[in-house]
Amino acid sequence: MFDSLTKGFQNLFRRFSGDSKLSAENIQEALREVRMALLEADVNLQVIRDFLAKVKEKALGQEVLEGVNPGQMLVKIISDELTALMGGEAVPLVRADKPPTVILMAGLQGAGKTTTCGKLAARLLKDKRRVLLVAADLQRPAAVEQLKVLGASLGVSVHAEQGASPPEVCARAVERARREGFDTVILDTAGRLHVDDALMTEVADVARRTTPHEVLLVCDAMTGQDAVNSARAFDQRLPLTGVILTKLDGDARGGAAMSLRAVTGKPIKFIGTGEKSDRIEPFHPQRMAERILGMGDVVGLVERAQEVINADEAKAQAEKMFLGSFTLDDFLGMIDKVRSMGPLKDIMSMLPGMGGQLEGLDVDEKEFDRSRAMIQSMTAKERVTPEIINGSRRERIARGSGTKPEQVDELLRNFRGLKKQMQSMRKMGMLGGLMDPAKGLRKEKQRELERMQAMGVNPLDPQQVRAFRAHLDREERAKARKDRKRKR
Ligand SMILES: Nc1nc2c(ncn2[C@@H]2O[C@H](COP(=O)(O)OP(=O)(O)O)[C@@H](O)[C@H]2O)c(=O)[nH]1
Ligand SMILES: [Mg+2]
Repeated sequence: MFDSLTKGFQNLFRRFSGDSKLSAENIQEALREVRMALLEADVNLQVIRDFLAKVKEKALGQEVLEGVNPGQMLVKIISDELTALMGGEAVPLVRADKPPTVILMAGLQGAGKTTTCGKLAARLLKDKRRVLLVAADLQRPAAVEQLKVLGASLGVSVHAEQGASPPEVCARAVERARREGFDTVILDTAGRLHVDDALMTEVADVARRTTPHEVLLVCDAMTGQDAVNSARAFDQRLPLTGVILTKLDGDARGGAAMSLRAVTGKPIKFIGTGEKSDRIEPFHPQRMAERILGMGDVVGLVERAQEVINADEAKAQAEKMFLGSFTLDDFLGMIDKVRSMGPLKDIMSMLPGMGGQLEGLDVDEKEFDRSRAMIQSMTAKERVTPEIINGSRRERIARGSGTKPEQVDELLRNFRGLKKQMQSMRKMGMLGGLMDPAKGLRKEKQRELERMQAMGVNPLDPQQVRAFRAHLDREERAKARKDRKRKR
């Protein structure tokens, strides 16, 4: 995502880290560079102009701090301004006080409306909400079918009718949702190749008939400034409440992401990052700014990992690792978890400092599949006690998985390395000294772990552990105070 932009910014910051202070000259030079980077990213011209003016004003007004290099100062200013440009705060979906919540999806043909309807439905479903998808694209003969198939694959009801106009279908669907107790209705309307008056009137009619709580414009990020221009046109005809930006996975420039909010004044609520139903994320301006600047999106990464790895499982796995009973079966499970988080390259670009360095780096996803095949060719006993894998066993495993014996060795080395790494993480206290494999779980720690589990605290998350301990401290002090009172 946004590779060139990220690289541009990183060069800029590197160059400036040599200067000792921000000055009128180097600010001017920096702004020239930023302008180039933004132009290259296909950001709207007016947006660039306003953005640069703000950055300049802030940079000039900045007090010169000893010991802070201008590169860092600029990162901070630009990061703040980028965040503001993209809307500042994340804006969640509206939920009606009285169900059903009605969500209307509009946008050009091929922007990703139907796909996004499915993605939203899948998200809402996770929150145990009852969703009704409505096929209101009656332009393309296959459109109704597409939604029906999507709905069936997700287990979501789809409302479709023949021989009625889209506004009628939608109005009846909302009625039905009210009657049958659905709490969210998502209207998948017809797209258009260009902004076209007749179809625009149709969607406006749908909006009038259904008074939606959300009117979301679905925009294809890959179309850059065209997306921004069509958004302006939709905004004039529809009471838009927000934008969903799709295909960010294929958008190397980022111009739409940076311009849309400024041009329409409407918040970007979600981004689509792939074709599958789970490739959708709430849009967080600050995280996106940090991602663009190559600062990584650690929070996003953690959240994504948490979605895939459920907390209980993670806890159980951690306990195993520290008690030395982590096996190749567990390793296999871990490989599958990482794989299900999405393309490796995506995940790695969320790590700080990795953004600009990924180009040309070929992450070998096949490696995972190979490891998987090898573990699956092992016997249950070998998976638990890999030490018994001798020459002939190694031969057999290699044959069974279509690999070479050296590759089996490499896998085993990796596995041992991972185990060792986990052990040293524990030694460094990264896990709050929870467990001590030498003595097994100590009683007191065991009790603490049990309390954490009871309270739903993740023992692998240092922040949660700190909060948990602070809570215990407070409790303890309160109890001590009470005891003292009672004694007196
Ligand atoms: N890579 C990628 N493809 C997407 C995304 N969203 C939608 N698509 C693809 O875009 C194409 C058009 O999507 P569709 O939902 O039918 O668009 P509609 O005409 O607006 O309903 C399909 O091939 C989708 O798989 C996304 O976030 N990333
Ligand atoms: Mg469609």
